[in-house]
Amino acid sequence: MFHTKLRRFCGFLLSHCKDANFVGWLPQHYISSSLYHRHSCQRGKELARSMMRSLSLLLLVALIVLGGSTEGSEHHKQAKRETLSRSKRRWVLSTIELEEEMDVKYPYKISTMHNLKTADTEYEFEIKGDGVKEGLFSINKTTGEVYVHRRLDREQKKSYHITFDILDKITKQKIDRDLSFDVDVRDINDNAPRFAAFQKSYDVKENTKEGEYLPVIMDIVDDDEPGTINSSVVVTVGKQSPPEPKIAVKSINGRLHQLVSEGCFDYDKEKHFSIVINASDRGKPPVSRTEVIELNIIDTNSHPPTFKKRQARITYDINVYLFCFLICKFH
Ligand SMILES: [Ca+2]
Ligand SMILES: [Ca+2]
Ligand SMILES: [Ca+2]
Repeated sequence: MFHTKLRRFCGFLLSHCKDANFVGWLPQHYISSSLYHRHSCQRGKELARSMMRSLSLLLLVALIVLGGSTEGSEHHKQAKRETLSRSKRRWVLSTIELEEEMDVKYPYKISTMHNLKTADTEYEFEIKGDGVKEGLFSINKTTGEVYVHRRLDREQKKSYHITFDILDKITKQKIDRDLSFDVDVRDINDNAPRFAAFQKSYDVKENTKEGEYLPVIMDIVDDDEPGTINSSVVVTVGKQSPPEPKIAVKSINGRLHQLVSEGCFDYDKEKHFSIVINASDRGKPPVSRTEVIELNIIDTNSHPPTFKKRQARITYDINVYLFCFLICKFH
């Protein structure tokens, strides 16, 4: 409305500035040519010129204001839109983040619900959804304060979706549309890596070569949040008995690990090995678990055959005989 009026005003000024008889603008009216003739005197002309200059200046200012006002209007509209969307969002708390296993006094207040539509109305709050029936979450009907009643465990459930309503206290009718919020459970490093499908004892052939994988594959998992330091696992040999040959662990992927020999076994020397495996995550602080694996060395034909002297002699003699026979035959 303001802009329309201002545009009309500027158009009016421009049209009259082109009129040679137009002499100026006064707050309540403009002086037309007839009025000018009625007061035709030199002083009047000077006054008219002065007012014309003022009018030009006024026109310039008006145009600048119009331009600025249009731009400002866009900002205003945008700000208004943002304010509206912000005020809408205010009633929809998208996510409340809670750390798992919080060592606090329960029930613990996690948020407070509000709604503008409760003005001049007797109202009460109500929540429904994950964990509400189980008594994990509750709301103070009057104040809108939301409470959690027990420790949360991310490894059991990592997110809760809860809807809340504002009801007319007397009619129990909803005052506003359904609103909701999520409770996301933030991970802490409260799980040590664990050995899944773990076998305590393995047979290992004596002739396993140096650097060769042993038939010992370990599936090690960490139940904390995947892709974080809390679930990233490092597996090492903590201790072994006897100490030689050295046994190491190689990671096949993030989860499967396999033992590898860094030397050769000798059944005649050691028939049994005890390997302490240490699996630690990279959390701060890290937590770890150890398991002991038993290796039973299986005797194999690991020594090259030895011949008695007599046997060697006989073999040699036969070979010589055959050689001489073939030479004589072909000559
Ligand atoms: Ca947990
Ligand atoms: Ca955890
Ligand atoms: Ca962990």
